[in-house]
Amino acid sequence: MRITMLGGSSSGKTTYMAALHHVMGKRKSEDFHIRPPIGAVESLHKIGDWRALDFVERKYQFPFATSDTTEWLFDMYYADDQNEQLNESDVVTQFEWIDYRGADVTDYFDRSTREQLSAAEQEYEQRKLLDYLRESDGIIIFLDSILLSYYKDLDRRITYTNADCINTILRLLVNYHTEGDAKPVDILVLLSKADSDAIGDKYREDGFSLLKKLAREVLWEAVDICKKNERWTGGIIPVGAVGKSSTFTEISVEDTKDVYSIKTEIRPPIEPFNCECPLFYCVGQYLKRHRKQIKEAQLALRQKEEEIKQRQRRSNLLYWFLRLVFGERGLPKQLDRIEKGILDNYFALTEYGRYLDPMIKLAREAVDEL
Ligand SMILES: Nc1nc2c(ncn2[C@@H]2O[C@H](COP(=O)(O)OP(=O)(O)O)[C@@H](O)[C@H]2O)c(=O)[nH]1
Ligand SMILES: [Mg+2]
Repeated sequence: MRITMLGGSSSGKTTYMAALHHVMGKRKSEDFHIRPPIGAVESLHKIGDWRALDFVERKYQFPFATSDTTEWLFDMYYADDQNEQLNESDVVTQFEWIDYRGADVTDYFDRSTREQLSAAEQEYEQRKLLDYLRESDGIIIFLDSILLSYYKDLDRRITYTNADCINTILRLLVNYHTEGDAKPVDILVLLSKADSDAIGDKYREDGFSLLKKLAREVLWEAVDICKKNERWTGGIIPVGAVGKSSTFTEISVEDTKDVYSIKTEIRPPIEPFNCECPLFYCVGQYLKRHRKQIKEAQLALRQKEEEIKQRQRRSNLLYWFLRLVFGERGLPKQLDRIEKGILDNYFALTEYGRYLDPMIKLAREAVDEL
């Protein structure tokens, strides 16, 4: 399953991976674990090193700044016994979790910097990102909660959270989609750093309702797209990678009131919250989306088999001919249309349905509609 994280530099993408590693790599959540895959992998992108993310090993420093698009590869396991040994047979699904280079998200879609590029250069970079998104099973948009609550006027909130670039990307993606076959798109807005002590309590009240309201305002285009397009679904969730009582933040405003610098220190122990929810939400949406597709295909398949049986009664010769053309089990043509990888993954996931249900439910409760 491919998930792509989108957000400007410093929006909290890599730190989120560190938190995911903390809650599901070192610990487990509802008996689900994540582990880097066994064996070497080849990739066009940098492969993220999980060990370098560990909060404890890093003496509770935030992760290093990443400058490339990074792929975080991991397998999700289910193991309910106390034995920490995980077997390959316990793999529920595999993830390719993309930390898309923040500067690419902002530079190529920002009106002011866009003008410094040639049209061909800009188009090439934009297509690259749009292709990535088109091939993704879920898109997670990172909005910095500190910036969202810090700026008092809408224009600056939009600019500094990079919401304008994200809106542009989504608008282009809608157009890009209609060019080919429209695939459903699931977007999840992740309000990063929601644990920060730099955010006033009023933003947290009533399940972060004020923060969510501000996010919907700046991402108005995303909200609009989800409302108008049946195939687009959007969710929103506040996430903290370290926990409220574990952050100590200093904001210093430089001469022009716009530029500010922010330093956060982590005071262990850490208490990440809602970190596993985006992952489980994506799994839930994947199952929901493909369930419908597969049900339709199965129904068509059954009708086809029935047809063949009827014809068989009429003519054995015709039956053999059909078998030759359609294959042993009577042409899973409709199923063929769904990519094999998707089918395999869907059926593997449904095997764990009973165990996944509580987590998917939890994730859905934590996620509001956009
Ligand atoms: N309080 C708090 N600060 C965070 C959190 N995530 C990121 N930060 C801060 O934001 C900075 C940039 O985060 P990073 O993950 O490197 O952003 P990226 O460029 O999107 O990968 C970090 O160094 C932290 O200071 C979080 O969950 N809580
Ligand atoms: Mg990063």
